[in-house]
Amino acid sequence: MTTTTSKPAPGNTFQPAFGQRLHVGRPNIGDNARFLARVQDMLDRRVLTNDGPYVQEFEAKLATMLGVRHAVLMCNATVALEIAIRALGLTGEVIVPSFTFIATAHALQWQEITPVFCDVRPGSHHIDPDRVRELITPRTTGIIGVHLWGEPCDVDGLTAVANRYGLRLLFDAAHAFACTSNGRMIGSFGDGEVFSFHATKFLNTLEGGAVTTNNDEFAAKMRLMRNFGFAGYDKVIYIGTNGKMNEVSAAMGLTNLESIGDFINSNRRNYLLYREQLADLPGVRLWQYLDGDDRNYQYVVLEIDDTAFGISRDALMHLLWANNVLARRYFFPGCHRMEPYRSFFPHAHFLLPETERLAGRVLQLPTGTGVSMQDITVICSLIRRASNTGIATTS
Ligand code: T4K
Repeated sequence: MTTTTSKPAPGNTFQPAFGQRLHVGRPNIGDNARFLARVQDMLDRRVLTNDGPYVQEFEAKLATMLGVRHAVLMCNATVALEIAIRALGLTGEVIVPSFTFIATAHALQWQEITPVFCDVRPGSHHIDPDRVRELITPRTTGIIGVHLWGEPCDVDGLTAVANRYGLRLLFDAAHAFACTSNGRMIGSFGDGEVFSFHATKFLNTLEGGAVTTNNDEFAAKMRLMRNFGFAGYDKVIYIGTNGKMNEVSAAMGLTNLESIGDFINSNRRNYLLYREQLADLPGVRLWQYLDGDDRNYQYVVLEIDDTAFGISRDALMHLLWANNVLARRYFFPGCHRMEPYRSFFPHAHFLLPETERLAGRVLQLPTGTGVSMQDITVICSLIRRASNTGIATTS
């Protein structure tokens, strides 16, 4: 890392290149040799995609691990969301948090379903079931809860609202692989749950995703839809798309699944070190993972109170960037402030005060198997110095 006393770069034009920098989202990669051996077997077999043996093996392992009847693998979580939404028959309006990755909202709007943005519960980063209730109209057909940072949203609260009003309930579990809610694996709640296996996720398949469910009919429909609606040679019985996972991705998933214990240990070690080294720093609140349930500790999330900290969240982010630490501000500025939603709902921010507050404060720090304890010590000392002086230096 370099030493700098320069002012942060203005604007949002910084284009980080992959390299020696410390990134949020650096992939966790399991046993290389195991992966390459699987790829060699795949080449020998010449079955590259279309429900091949690795996809079937990975689906079976996922279903067993998550304690759910079906795991339907897809090419990514965005397409998985789109297919799940369509297979569930959602129409009209669906209530979602605005404080999430844009894919949660886009998967609805892509099919001309209106995402109705709901605020997060104060003190949490998750959709508030009490606010959901207030947003239900005759056009509402469903709710999508998001288990942000791998911490379950209020599953019981959302289930109660969905049951009371006869709504479908999906969970965007993109961040929540290998996490539990009250001792039960995330994957079997609601009508279905959607995981992301993107390169930046705790468990990656390069690109990939899955929908898990206990509903046989829903699973069967999604299997058709991910393969153009084919129910046999020359026989299409439903509208579909190409949402299939390929065999290289499934081989990566099977390989990485064998290392998730190591991934969790690294992430947890990193998280605890950040927690220790940033403890008692005025204006910095580290998102606390609650004890008792399983977590993958994939995200290290800070909330910066600029008055107490001394400089703004954005100034801190630029100072870290200038020192080759690629911190991110997920999920700034909130979906409601991105297109096309900001044009559709120009006043949405008045109804989303907690989302607005959070979007202005959050900052994610690098973690994962590629981040060492020494890296974290340097990052924390940069943050402490920024707080003391308003300027970050490594000297
Ligand atoms: N729902 C939620 C709640 C989600 O967070 C996401 C995705 C989805 C749904 C949709 O899932 P997918 O359809 O993607 O399966 C990244 C990811 O692309 C995205 O998957 C993820 N959430 C989101 C939170 O983060 P960007 O635009 O920030 O990606 P990018 O290219 O800036 O990469 C992030 C960092 O990771 C970079 O600083 C470098 C590092 N990186 C990235 C890649 C791809 C690497 O070191 N190596 C790599 O190969 O969206």
